[in-house]
Formats: sequence, C-alpha cells, structure tokens
Amino acid sequence: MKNASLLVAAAAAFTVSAQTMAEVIISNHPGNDGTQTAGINESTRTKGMGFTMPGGSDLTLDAVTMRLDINSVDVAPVVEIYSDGGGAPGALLTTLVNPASFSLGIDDYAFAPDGSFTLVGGETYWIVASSASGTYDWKASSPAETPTGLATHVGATFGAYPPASSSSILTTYFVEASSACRADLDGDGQLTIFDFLAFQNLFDAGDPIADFDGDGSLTIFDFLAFQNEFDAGCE
Ligand SMILES: [Ca+2]
Ligand SMILES: [Ca+2]
Repeated sequence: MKNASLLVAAAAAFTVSAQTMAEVIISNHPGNDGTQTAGINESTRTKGMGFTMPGGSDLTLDAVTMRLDINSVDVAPVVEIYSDGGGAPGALLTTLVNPASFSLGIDDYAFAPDGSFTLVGGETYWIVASSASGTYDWKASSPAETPTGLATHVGATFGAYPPASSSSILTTYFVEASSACRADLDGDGQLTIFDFLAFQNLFDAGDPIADFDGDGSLTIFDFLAFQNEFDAGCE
C-alpha cells in the first residue's frame, strides 16, 4: 500500500505538460468564398497548393483543412501530399484520410494523415486535390488571398492529375502541425513516468530509438540525453 502511494506520488512529480498543441503553420482561411473556385473532377481538373516549411526543426502534420463546396453527397475527394518538383507537385508522399462524411454546400473539411507524417524543416510540399468520384469545388477568395504563416506560400497549380500548370486561383485552406516531441515515447502528448519506462524498455531491447545522443550505441549517455530532453519539455 505504501509502495503504491509512492508510485502515484512519483508519477505525479514526473508529469509535465508536453505542450504538443497543434498550431496553424499556413492559412488563408476562412477567405471570402468569392466567385473564384477550383472545380475538381475525376479527370481533367485537379488543384495543387504549395508551401515551404520554415527551416529548423521538423513538425508532425496534424491535418489539412480545406474549404469545399460539395455538389453531391457521394463525392469522394482525394487529398494528397506531394513533394516539390520544381514549382509544381513532384512525387506522391502520402494520401490523407477523408473526413467521415460530406454534406451539400460550403463547409470546412479536415483531412488527416494515416499514421504519422513528418513535415521536414525547409522542405516544400504540395497539397493536391483530386476526385475518385464526383465533382466538388475547392473554394477560393476574390480577390485572391495568399496563405501566410510560419510556412511560406510557393504557388498554385491546376490541370489534369497531378496539376502542373501555374494558377492564379489561391484556394482556401490551413495546415496544422505539432512539434515532434521525441521524449514523449508513448505518444500520449504528455511527459510522464511512463515515458521513462518506455525508454527503459527500448534501451533494454536494444532499440535504436533509445539512441538519444545518436552515436550508434546505447550507453549511459543516452539516459542522460533522454532525461535532458524530458526535463526541457516539448514545445
Ligand atoms: Ca508520454
Ligand atoms: Ca547513444
């Protein structure tokens, strides 16, 4: 009984906020739903919006929220992240997961990565919207509103999939991302004693994730590096 209360006290003492709140890194949302839109269909009309990450640390993508005008409820938008191919979408990196449902009319829809997707500092990415079924409009503002934020707008494209032609229509969206928090080993968004236990398990198993000082071997210095990052918290 005494041991149990000690453990609870220890767990409470070790619990600090990991502060892994999502933040908006680029946005021209909500826009003014002007007459300009990008009409998306299954073949000839797809849309790309590109942005460059700020230099420095990597971020974990939480969601891309897009302002869409849905024309039929059985529409199946496809939203993907592409690398940069010289000012236009280059190579497909990941396909985002659609929201649970769509309803007729204009609304905001969040598309989230399937698992974890890292946005690398300084890299350029393109959001590419196409359709597996049906048509919809990705709303834009008139006059055009350039997305701004920590990330930098690099361009817009339109055309057959994947969209390669430069476009002046800047569709309405925002991207949310979080700091990658390496010390939050169990991924619950908080730094607790369970992250210490997770570290110990990884270390004991010889898992390279436990190589926190990155020297290729697991030593006491990895414990110290983990403890330092844990104490510093996550932003
Ligand atoms: Ca944790
Ligand atoms: Ca090491």
